[in-house]
Amino acid sequence: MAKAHNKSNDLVSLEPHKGQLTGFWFQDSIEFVPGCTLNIKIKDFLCRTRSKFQDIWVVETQGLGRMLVIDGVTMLTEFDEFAYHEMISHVPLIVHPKPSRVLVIGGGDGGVVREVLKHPEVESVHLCEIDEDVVNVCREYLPSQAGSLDDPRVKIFYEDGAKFASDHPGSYEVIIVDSTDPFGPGQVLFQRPFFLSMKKALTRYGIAVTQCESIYLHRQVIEGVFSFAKKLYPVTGYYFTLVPTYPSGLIGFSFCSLGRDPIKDLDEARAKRIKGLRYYSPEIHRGAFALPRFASQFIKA
Ligand code: SPD
Repeated sequence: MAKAHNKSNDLVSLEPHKGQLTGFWFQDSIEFVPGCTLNIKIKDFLCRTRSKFQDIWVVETQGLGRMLVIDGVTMLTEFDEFAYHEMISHVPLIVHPKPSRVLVIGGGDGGVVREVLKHPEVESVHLCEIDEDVVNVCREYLPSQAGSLDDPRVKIFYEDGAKFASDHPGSYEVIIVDSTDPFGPGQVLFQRPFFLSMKKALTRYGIAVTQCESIYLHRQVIEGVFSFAKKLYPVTGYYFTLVPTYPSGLIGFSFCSLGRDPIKDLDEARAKRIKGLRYYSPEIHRGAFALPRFASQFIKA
């Protein structure tokens, strides 16, 4: 189990605690400051199952639509998932000149795939999800996300994402890593060997974007990722999006590119043509890379 404590003020432990259900209130198991967490009122349990890898729940909340919870941690709510899925997907896809083959690692709920398919340049999407039960549960209970998985351009692989990337050199224009947090099956996706495999799996102007936690809570995780990412990739950056139902209300991404610059190479005309957006715009894209002073001190991308 990985622990990520902020040395200066001991902000956060990434190990989920147990007992986060109090009556019909769900409490995210990431306690972001001791004694500080987010509670969400639940109307109904739609699904509670234990897969080979993890606990998977889908609940109907009182005010946020349906919510997917894995091992006690909020993965998405229908209320604000668009802010996460649009930003993890459209930023790399709009910077790459021709993203025809896309690999999504994790993301078995289908939210990222739904966004990727909004790009007419995309010819195929490979989704590599380690846990088949996540896909099955989401197909049944979260059609707003998993409906995308029936698109003929999508092929699903139930495999370990790190191994999949190392088995497919030179295969993808864009790789998007929609992982859980760095414990359990998601832990390897925050480590150097995986970032090296991703680099090899990319084609010439390839871009990889990975879920990279919160600037308020996970300084050590972010510093760890950038300590090797910036040595492996010629261009790196960190950007974030606002997701009120994640601990601290935001979450960020690592941007790792073999050459394309996330700001200079933004194709504004193409960005304006994407249909059905609620968060992403060229202005938000640029602004998302502007970091608060405290974060730019430790993120030397
Ligand atoms: N702290 C939770 C981070 C979860 C990121 N992945 C969410 C999956 C949504 N598709």
